[in-house]
Amino acid sequence: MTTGCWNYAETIHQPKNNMSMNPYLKLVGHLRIPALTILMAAACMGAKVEYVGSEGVEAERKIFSWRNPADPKEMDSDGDNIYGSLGYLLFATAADEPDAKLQSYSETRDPLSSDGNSGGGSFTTLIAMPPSFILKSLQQNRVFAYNYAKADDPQSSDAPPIILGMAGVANLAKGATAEVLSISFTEDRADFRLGIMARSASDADGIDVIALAAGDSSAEATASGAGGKLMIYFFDVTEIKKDDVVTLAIGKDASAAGQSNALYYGIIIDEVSR
Ligand SMILES: [Ca+2]
Repeated sequence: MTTGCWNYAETIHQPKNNMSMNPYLKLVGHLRIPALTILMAAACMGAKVEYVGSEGVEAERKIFSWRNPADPKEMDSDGDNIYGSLGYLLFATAADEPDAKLQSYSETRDPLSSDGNSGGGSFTTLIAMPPSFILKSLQQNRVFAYNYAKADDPQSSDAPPIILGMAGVANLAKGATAEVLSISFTEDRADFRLGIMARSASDADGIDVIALAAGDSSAEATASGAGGKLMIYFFDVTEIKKDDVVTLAIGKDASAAGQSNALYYGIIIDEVSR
């Protein structure tokens, strides 16, 4: 039971001599005990997750223009036409330079650690998240760079594009999913939209399944697109209380073709405007 649940329970158990001053408590006073019990349980289920749709962006090697407000973004939930306005996580990014080493970088490390290199190439994980969001790697333990998609550099609108890296699990059994990342919260949070950037398992290093869970709530998307197309799968996360945990899992279908690395590019978050 979270802190928020206890606060709710205390509210409805205030002394009856205060009921005449509070219309809500007066209403509760007329409910039978079983109904009141159900109300309390419903209030204690924690954050909710819901899959709300996907958006395809440019094919491999074209620039993913996620930061330029001049390009329409139909799934942007805060209306500023920039993805990741609230925060972002991009794995093992590299400068867009003609360096052969960029074509085949792979390293076993916590993908959330900022730096990695491979004898000349530099692969930096970019993290800009609100202080109340706590990211933790679960089964993800590898980062890769392999001529993946280009994207706007979120650190500066004047900077040249960067090459995205990927992170996840190497040699994941087909038909299996792996929990890769969790997000917990140090305080009650306003609703936000979480975008998972990935490509389908019809391409090397892609995935078929993107699943989000928080307490008793879960939602799943099936990856689509081909030809290295970068897709974003959006989930709304609502009713967030302190200490809630949202978990991301990715996986391959049993019939997935090709090699078995299960990877994703990163995540973006935007407030949900109501
Ligand atoms: Ca936005």
